[in-house]
Amino acid sequence: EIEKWYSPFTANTRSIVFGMQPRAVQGMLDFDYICKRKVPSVACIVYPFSGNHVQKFYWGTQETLLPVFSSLSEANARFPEVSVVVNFSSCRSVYESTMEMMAYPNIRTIAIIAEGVPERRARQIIAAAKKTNVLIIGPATVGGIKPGCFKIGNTGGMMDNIVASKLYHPGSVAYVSKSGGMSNEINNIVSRTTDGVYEGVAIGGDRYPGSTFLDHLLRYQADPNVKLMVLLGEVGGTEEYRVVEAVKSGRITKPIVAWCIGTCAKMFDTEVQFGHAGALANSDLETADAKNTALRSAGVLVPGTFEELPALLNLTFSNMVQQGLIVPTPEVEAPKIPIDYAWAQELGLIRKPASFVSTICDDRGQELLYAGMRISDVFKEDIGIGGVLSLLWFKRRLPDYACKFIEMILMLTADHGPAVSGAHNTIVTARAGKDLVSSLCSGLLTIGDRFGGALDGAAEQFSGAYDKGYTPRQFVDNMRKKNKLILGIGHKIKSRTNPDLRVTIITEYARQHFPQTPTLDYAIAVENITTSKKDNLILNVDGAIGTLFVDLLRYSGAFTADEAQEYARIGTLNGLFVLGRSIGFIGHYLDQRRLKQGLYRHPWDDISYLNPTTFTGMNGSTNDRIQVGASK
Ligand code: Q5B
Repeated sequence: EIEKWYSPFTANTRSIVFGMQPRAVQGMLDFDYICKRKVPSVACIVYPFSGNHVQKFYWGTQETLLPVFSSLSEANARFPEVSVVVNFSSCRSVYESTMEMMAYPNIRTIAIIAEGVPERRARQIIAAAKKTNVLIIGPATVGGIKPGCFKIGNTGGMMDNIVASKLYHPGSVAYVSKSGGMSNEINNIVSRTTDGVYEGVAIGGDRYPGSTFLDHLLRYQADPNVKLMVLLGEVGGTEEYRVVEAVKSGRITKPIVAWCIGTCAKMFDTEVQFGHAGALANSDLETADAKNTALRSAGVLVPGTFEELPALLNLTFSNMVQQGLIVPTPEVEAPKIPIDYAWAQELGLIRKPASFVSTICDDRGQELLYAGMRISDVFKEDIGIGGVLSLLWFKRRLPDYACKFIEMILMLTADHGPAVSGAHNTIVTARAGKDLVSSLCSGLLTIGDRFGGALDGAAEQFSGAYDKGYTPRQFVDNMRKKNKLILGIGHKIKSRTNPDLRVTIITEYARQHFPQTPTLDYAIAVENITTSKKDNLILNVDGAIGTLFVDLLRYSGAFTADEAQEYARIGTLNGLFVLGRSIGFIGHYLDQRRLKQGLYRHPWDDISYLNPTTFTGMNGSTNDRIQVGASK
């Protein structure tokens, strides 16, 4: 099937979509698919604001790639078979782009979608199109549709609408209207009263359409597949009179069922501007009533009211079938429409188990929510970092004293000098030229039972012993028997005589603000025993925070007993140290970078080299000597 002057759209017609309009492109491809086209009607997209690339679309249920070019010349060179451009340029740039399109002889039809194109520009485009013999559809239109062949952009609406109007297979009726809304109405009427739409075009609602009612009716007159025509005009303009003349002069002989909408305009005292720019009667001649009368008197089939149009169309069609003028095209089975997953979900047609469940935060709406609290309220209510943490970690607002306590923890765990394991690692990593995240992670990876990660263990050990009713002495003895260290006890440099002020600060605060501190009190009783053995076996910062957090979880009233246990079990408390100390580690990383410190190498004199050649076994036996060169 080849394109002819009267038939610009065939099942082989290919197009360029000018402008990034993925929805419209997908709509065109879906239409192609349900019409069983062999090749997609969209060859490529031209989008001047991005480099050449490809975009993913669906062809039926499969994914496919469409090329995107940044210039029309490249697109045209790559796809010289293209004869249609669907031009989505804005009203400001449509003149330039359309003029450029008309310079390519293979481009025979241009649909201009933009509304608000200056009338002067529209008339210049029309004049140029006449010279180059290019068919312009629009401006201010959705375009048109030819079942089985081609759909311009968004014409016909959603796919279910297209299927409901049976636009997936051609009938014998061709229509011309002004707009997408009017076309949808006609698609529906034609599908219910005849064998269906053969082709339909909306010429657009502007005063100066690129092609007119008559242009399209003359095409339909010449097309042997069109048996019956429908014209849906409207108040304003005189285009319908040109149709009247064509019918009178015999240029159009095929039956036309017509109606001009806007007959209600006479009910108003003044002239009414309807939706379209051209829909205003500037004289009696331009009223819908006058045009309906003129069409009727020329022999066009005009119903008494718009409501009577379907019956008249059905009667005309049936008569033509009876007379053998129309052999109705056979009904085909309605195609299955692939439906977009997101849309199906919105319609409630499908459900799918989610791969992830998240219960703390929601970024999908207009405003970010932390555990249901709007981010604007987070600031309005000035809940601070303690409040944010309580929302994101515990999914609830905690009392002010608890939020302050959390903030104190973060502040006093933020750093403890460059000598501690984590800071040391961070520094060494930074000096090896690694980035911030690597250096930070290297520091964080040292956090564990011995360094900074004893909070959860301390909470568990102290609260467990307390709950079992062990006296502090029994607890210490039990742990010694088991050869286990008490987590939260002991420090490398802090001791009774060199107390850790961080512990003093936090315990004093808790005693003042917490309802109860029995777990802390128990830990201090344990400390009294351990320090009597060795001065540095104090309740350390991990132990103090760990036990106090148990008291917070258990006695603040904000958590159930089960929750309190669960939070200690899943590592929440160590999270506090990790979070706080990240501040310090990042500081150390930045410090090293600022100081431009070079690669670190540990000095030899600080390593005790005990190599096999010089190493003597524990029992001093020569058998334990490893002989250098023994294998020779
Ligand atoms: N002994 C912290 O050890 C340290 C004992 C114990 C019973 C204990 C050690 C320990 C538990 C884990 C813990 C958090 C390794 C510490 C932190 C953050 C930091 C760090 C900073 C910051 C210190 C000597 C004698 C031995 C041991 C006995 C020791 N601990 N007995 N329970 N817990 N604690 N970690 O001084 O008879 O002589 O054989 O593992 O809570 O990480 O600033 O540096 O902010 O960055 O090396 O504050 O206590 O002592 O291991 O040589 O032991 O005491 O059995 O007895 P030391 P060791 P014995 S806070």
